[in-house]
Amino acid sequence: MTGSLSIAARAAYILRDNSTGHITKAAPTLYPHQWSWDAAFNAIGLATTDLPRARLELDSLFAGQWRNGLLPHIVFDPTADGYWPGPAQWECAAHSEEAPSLPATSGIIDPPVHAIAVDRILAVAARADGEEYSRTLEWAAGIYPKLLAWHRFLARDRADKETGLMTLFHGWESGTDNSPRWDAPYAGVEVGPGLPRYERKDKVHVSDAAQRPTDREYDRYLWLVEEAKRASYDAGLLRQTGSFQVGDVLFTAIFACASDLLAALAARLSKRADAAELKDYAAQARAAVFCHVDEASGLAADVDLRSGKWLTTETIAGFAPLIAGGMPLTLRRRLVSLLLGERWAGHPSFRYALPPSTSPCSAAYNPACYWRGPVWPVFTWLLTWALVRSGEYDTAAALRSASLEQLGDETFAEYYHPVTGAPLGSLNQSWTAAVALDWLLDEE
Ligand code: 2M8
Repeated sequence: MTGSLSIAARAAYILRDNSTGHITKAAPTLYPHQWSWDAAFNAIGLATTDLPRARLELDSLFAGQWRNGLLPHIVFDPTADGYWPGPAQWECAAHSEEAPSLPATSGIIDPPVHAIAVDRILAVAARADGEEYSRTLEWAAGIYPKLLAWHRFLARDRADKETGLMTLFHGWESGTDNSPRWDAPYAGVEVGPGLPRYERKDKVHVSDAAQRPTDREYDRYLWLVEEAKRASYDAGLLRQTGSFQVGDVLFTAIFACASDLLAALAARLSKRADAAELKDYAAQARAAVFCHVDEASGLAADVDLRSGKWLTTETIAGFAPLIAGGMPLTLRRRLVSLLLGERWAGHPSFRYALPPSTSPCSAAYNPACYWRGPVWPVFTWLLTWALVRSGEYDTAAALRSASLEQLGDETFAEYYHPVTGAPLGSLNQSWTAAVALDWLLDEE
């Protein structure tokens, strides 16, 4: 088999192997449940080989949606074991009337990439036969109210009144868990006496525990779960009591472009008032992202909402304006050249010209540890998707081809060492396989 064919075949096999039939485990052993933003990326990959299975992935995820529209970051598979914290720690239905009793879920959220997935699935379906396309259109109309409820939840409960940025009460909500972007806010989290004793299960699933967050970080992660429980998973209460409160530029940028896409779907379904409301969400979120661009670095900065301080560590989240889209040409050109330059993808020590999760020029850069330095193919995909959308085709093509070259090792790792190119974290990670399939679709 030639390179691309072999990558595609292996990626499709991984997605099938990680499937329980109705959900795709984020990874075979490290993450044996359905994660919210993973599910969206996985559905994008599944669409390239099996449209009904792609639709089912999102339907299964939305089965865990709360009454108030919150889409939880994990929907637990009752048959799976080996991940901690599980349903017995989250106890969502016991603490909030908004949570369903089944399926069991977590009580925090993930970045809202789901409307991007629906849009992408529709685009792939448009290439399929007429009947499959009609079924996908019908499905999109069916899932639309759930997406709308999710976006309304975010606009209502999570948009920060001062900054306009989306508020997160846990670093896990950003999806970039231990990124140094959160070091300062985490330094202010005091672990209280009520933290139950626990045993981590994640470290045994990686070749070196140093690739995962530290125990000290985990104490804080678990303490924030306790805080959320004590606040009945209610954003209003968490704004008063939460010891971690940040305005996330990347989450906000994703909300902006996803709201645009959902507005387009609303218009297609002749829901004019919804479309106007969603366009308004998009405009406000995009403005909030652009207002937080740090002139000195050119990158967008998160905000520690408890201190009001901008968080200017050079992480990949700083490219949020590229993802939000619709930015002035001068800012776009500046960000694209930064992305390809020596502080990022073009660093001379790098094996492949791909952007790492933290700049190698930052003091916080750690090339082998999780979100503190490695290259994440799923993030590169998000960038290529956004670059194509804003007409930066050459940059998107360059990143796509470097990433496919890396994925030629067929380990489909969760993340990679930028210098050695070694696979790190979980192998056979679903979303890595999924984005490879989507990239390869364009080769047809
Ligand atoms: C990682 O996060 C989970 C907690 O949600 C973990 O480390 O246990 C992150 O990379 C997150 O972005 C991702 O969704 C999840 C599953 O792939 O793993």
